[in-house]
Amino acid sequence: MIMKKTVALMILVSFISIAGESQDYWTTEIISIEKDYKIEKKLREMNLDFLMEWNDRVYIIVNHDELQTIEKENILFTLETQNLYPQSQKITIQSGVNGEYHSYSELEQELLTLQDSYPNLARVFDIGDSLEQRNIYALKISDNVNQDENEAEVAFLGCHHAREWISVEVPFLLGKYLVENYNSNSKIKELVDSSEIWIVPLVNPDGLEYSIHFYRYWRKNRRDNGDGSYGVDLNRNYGYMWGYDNKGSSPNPSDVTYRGKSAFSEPETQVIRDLFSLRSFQAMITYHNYSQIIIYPWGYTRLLTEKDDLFFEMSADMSELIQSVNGNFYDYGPAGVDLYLTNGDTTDWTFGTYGIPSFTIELPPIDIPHGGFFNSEGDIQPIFNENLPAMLYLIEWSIDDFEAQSNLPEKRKPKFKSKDQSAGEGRGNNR
Ligand code: 0X9
Ligand code: CA
Ligand code: CA
Ligand code: ZN
Repeated sequence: MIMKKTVALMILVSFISIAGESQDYWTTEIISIEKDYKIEKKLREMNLDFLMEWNDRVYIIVNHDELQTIEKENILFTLETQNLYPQSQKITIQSGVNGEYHSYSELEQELLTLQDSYPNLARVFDIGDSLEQRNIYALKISDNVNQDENEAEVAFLGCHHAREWISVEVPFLLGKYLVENYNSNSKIKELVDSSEIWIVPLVNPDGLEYSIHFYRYWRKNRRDNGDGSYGVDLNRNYGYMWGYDNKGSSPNPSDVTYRGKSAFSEPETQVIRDLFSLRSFQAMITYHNYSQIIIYPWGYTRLLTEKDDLFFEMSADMSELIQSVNGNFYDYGPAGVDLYLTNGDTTDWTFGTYGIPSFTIELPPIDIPHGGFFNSEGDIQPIFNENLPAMLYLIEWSIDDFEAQSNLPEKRKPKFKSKDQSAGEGRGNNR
């Protein structure tokens, strides 16, 4: 794992020198501090870019201004830049720069191949353009896929954050698995026949390309903010409680959690907004990494939603299903309580607007001894395998929910109220 990280860093260095676009690399440093809750909290409030934890130390990427602030605060740190950006420029990994992971065009190719091979089950939609005019693709999986049938709909999203490469693979592999097992597995056939599964594996194609070719740790999209800085954090740009405070997102364009000029200012989040307004989803999961956790709204506050019992139960079920595969435990709970506060994130918006169960799954690893933002190529399949039953669970839940709703007499159909902050103490932190 650590080997893999070194290799990726070497590649990063080699590409930066080839490309000559050194801006991000040369203006940042990596520092480490001893793990200390109070100092960490302070640094988190500065919206710094947390890289990983390793041997009781926390590693952070900082620019030179941030480094000065940290020095002024008398926080003890070690400069790690030299240790983590090695000198050699010669190493490559198997199939190109990004190995078995999918780049934008590799993904495009494979999606189109799936559509060609399974024309009645898989259809690729170009649902809109990124800032740099790449296509954002949705893969729809269903029987009679070319018809819009009256069936449950469910959404799986990946890669809002450029450096989270595994989050492309898991939703993509779901689509591939469903079509490839449709004829041989009656359970899969039943699910696919009764639902319309919409998969958007790559919400942030511009960011992913930048992460592959220039700067491995890139997180945001590639918006030119006009002040010399680049990127909006797409997972702070959604329109529910957008910009609620400056803790859960940043108003400062150079920060990694910059929320953008306004809600849905970015084409990538607009594309997701439009998809949700055209479809009628019963539930959704958006994939990120790392941490091994399943979290659900709210993110902008520590208050619980009125559907907390349901979300808790569903995430407990999914966690158990995941653990049954390889033994890996994914913690679960409300995002604002279990992880940290964010505003303008995807799931607050999908739940706040549509009232549907909305989960963020932070894929492995759990922390740095297991790789931080990196997973080795050999881990792609096991990580998909362990997540598959939870994905199937969500599809099945959506079908059941859809059928339950259709069977209700018209006037008794529940209407979602957006007044949903069931106050009270809640369950508290379950970690
Ligand atoms: O900060 C994020 O956007 C996500 N974590 S990541 O390390 N992948 O960047 C978590 C978002 C979870 N949502 C809330 N906490 N509301
Ligand atoms: Ca169908
Ligand atoms: Ca439909
Ligand atoms: Zn993320």
